[in-house]
Amino acid sequence: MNVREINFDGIIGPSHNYAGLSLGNLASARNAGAVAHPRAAALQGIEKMRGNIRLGLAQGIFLPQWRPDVAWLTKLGTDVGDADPHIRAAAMSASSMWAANAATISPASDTADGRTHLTVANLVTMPHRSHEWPQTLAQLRIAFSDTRAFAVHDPIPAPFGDEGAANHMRLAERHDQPGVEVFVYGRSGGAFPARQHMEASKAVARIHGLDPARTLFVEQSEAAIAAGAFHNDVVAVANERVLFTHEQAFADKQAFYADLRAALPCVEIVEVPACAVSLADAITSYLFNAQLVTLPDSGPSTSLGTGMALVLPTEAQQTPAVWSWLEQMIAGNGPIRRLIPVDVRQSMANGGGPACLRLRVVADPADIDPRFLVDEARLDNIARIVSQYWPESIAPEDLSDTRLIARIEQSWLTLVDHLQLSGDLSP
Ligand code: SUG
Repeated sequence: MNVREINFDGIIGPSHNYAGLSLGNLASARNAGAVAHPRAAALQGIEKMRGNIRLGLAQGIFLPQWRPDVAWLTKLGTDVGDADPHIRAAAMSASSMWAANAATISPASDTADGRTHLTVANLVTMPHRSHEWPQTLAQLRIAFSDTRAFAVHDPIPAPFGDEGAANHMRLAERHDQPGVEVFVYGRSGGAFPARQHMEASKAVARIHGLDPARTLFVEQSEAAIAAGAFHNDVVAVANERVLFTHEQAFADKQAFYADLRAALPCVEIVEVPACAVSLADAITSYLFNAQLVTLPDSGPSTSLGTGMALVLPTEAQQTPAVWSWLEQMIAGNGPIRRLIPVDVRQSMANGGGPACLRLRVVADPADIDPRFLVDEARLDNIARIVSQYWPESIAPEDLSDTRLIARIEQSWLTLVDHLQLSGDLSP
């Protein structure tokens, strides 16, 4: 068995646009109406994956979804030509790129039946994301079809909002060891919706067969949601024994840290104080929406700390309070040793940083359908298709343009055909 962390990135789809669809997501609201660049966006995502492969990490992909989502529009009694503009925009959204919201994963070493469990997220709070799950589920059922290793579950029923791994953290001494799973839910965000409901988190934990002694349910702070942390992964990230978090991420951090230390004595909590980095700076810079990764060639990590890197957005580098805090941190003796800025600005402008773009699965790559795993050569081919087919730019008023729609559809068909998935995934 070669159990390791595999990051599945959502390939940014050809309909990527800025429609201002996500209430409570400040970047989405700020950029509503801007001209988007789908081709550049997808290439940025591919470069991020390439960088992680070069670090020695295992990399997977999820495909963009068929857009416009005709099946959803039909259920609403309309079509892309006649739909109200906000419904049309919802049907055209490329939001499945944020794979951290695709599903919640519990690795085999945490579950009662020794299989890796995956529950597709229902994303019911936001209309444009509520119709993602059927196509996501179809991909999960192909990629993780080996039922000896995986159990793939239907979504939690509405109205219990479930946004997947963006509100779930797993801590363990090492990825392949039994871990503590932390489900973060929101109760109230004031003017903004709490998108992850406690009832949904508890249902996922039950369905995955988690041990209650190693499962924590933690409330997100109202201040964090109100400041724009619509998902917990905007204010905290975990990897192996390390929790990297903003001081104001949780409603009752003392109780959470105590419970976490009791369940996982080796845990290291790296907390960024509000006096050094305000919630507002944390959210504009997305420093916590980083991929906190163990560098494979760094040898075993010790309490003195070697071996972890933060793959974070270039926006973090451009926010002075954030960057100086980070530089100070890596100059010390903590577990996070390297900062790797990546340019994912097209996604960032819709509130999606490096961590949003990936779903982490701890498993043996040999158990996964190889069509969903990539190396640099496969990324080169995908990049070629993106460069040739993806639209260069999309303004919101273009979303009803039949030529643009035909191009988006052709882009999808070409990619899916190239990846030899056209027999399994139909529009
Ligand atoms: O759900 N933005 C996404 C960003 C998701 C980020 N994911 C994580 N934090 N894990 C959202 O709010 C904006 C779409 C638009 O406005 O066009 C959007 O859906």
